[in-house]
Amino acid sequence: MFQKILIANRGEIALRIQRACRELDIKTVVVHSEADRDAKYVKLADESVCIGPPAASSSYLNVPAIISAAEVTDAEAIHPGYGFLAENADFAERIEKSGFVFIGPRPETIRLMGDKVNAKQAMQKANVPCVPGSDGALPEEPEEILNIARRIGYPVIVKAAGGGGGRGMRVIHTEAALMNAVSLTRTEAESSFGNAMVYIEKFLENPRHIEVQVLADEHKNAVYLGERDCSMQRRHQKIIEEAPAPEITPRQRARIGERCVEACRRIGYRSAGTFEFLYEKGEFYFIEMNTRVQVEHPVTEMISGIDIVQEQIRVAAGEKLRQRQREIELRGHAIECRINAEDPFDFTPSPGRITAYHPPGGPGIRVDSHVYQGYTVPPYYDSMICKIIAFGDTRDQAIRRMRIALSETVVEGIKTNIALHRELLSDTGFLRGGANIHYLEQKLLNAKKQEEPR
Ligand code: MV4
Repeated sequence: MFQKILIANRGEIALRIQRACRELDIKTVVVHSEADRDAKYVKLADESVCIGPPAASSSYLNVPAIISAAEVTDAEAIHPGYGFLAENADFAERIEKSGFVFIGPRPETIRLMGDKVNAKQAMQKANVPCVPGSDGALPEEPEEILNIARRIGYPVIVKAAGGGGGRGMRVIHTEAALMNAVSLTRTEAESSFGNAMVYIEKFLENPRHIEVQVLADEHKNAVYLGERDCSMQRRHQKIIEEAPAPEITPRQRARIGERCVEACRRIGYRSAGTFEFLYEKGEFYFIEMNTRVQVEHPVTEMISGIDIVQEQIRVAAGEKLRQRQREIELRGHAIECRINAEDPFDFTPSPGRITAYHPPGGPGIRVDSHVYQGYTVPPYYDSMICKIIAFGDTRDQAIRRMRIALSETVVEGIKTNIALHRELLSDTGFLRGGANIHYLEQKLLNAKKQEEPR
């Protein structure tokens, strides 16, 4: 096992990774920007290195500075967390070329999944069900493109191979609009991602977003830890996630899980990973694979009892997975609310000093947060300050516990979205379970219409 790990991230996930290291008796180095100098998790780390000014581009994205920090502190491995450089294949490659271990998949795997056309083709070959669409990238010839869209049937969605997470896509309802949309998406894709390749898919109108968590080692072992429902989102920012996904049967879970595990073996996947699916009318359709630990990993940890971050570290050190599939038992239900420093209804960021902070507690409540009373939320990074996770025997119990947790939570000095969460936790559409990806945006739109005088 490693003696010392460098954590190339900030905020709650930097603290989360530190806790995993501590339990494994691994020393920690945290790299941080000038804006995060006084963060509590920086002081809690065994060592810390300031790697640059507040802007992420000069610090958390500064590859040479991070590698130098690993060199001067004698760290053996680097954990990238999520966001920043977590899915940057060049970063992973440079870490390995410098003699350190990247805690994640092989660089080639990250590169494969970063290109959504190649990722989808790899999954199709591995028998993972995909959204019907073009066979790979679109050709140049307009007639061929029109034929592909005719075969798929409208509406279709044009997506950039270099995109993902909602970037670089466009929905098209009629043949008349197709070619213009394709060229626009190509132009944008070239300038945003340096890759003009685009592909098309059947546009699913009202899907849910369900993702499957996997773990794989370098010894051809892979397991699935069930799925999460992440449909409650606004502008591709997830707000509430839960596991298991409402209404998914044990048979469906096993079927899709086994497909993902088989795909991991075929591509030689290593580390934790997530297969993202759209789910509509009882069917799963693969869209993307995330090659990092995700924000919402705690809901899966709560129902599986498996520490996903520790498993990432063990696997990176060359160890075998400790559980076989039949030893993995999913039990109960977990819900996560992402608490952001933002206006609860207009979503504008609200950085600043937290003058009072009382996190919730009690049975089944987990709080993953780096903040404290007196902490100043910097304006430079994303606005998530806290994740509240509620576990229960049933979905109903998890919801009840979450309501209590939200009612106990006090954050003063900045605005937070706790009021929105409290509203959602008694919203009939949420309580029913299985709401689709448009549910929250539609609800917010309806609320806004109610406000306006007729
Ligand atoms: C889609 C889709 C409907 N049909 N693909 C958005 C993020 C990216 N990961 C893929 N996305 C979508 N792809 C087809 N063929 C609808 C979305 C989508 C979405 C997906 C998941 C979560 C939230 C979303 C919000 C809007 C659109």
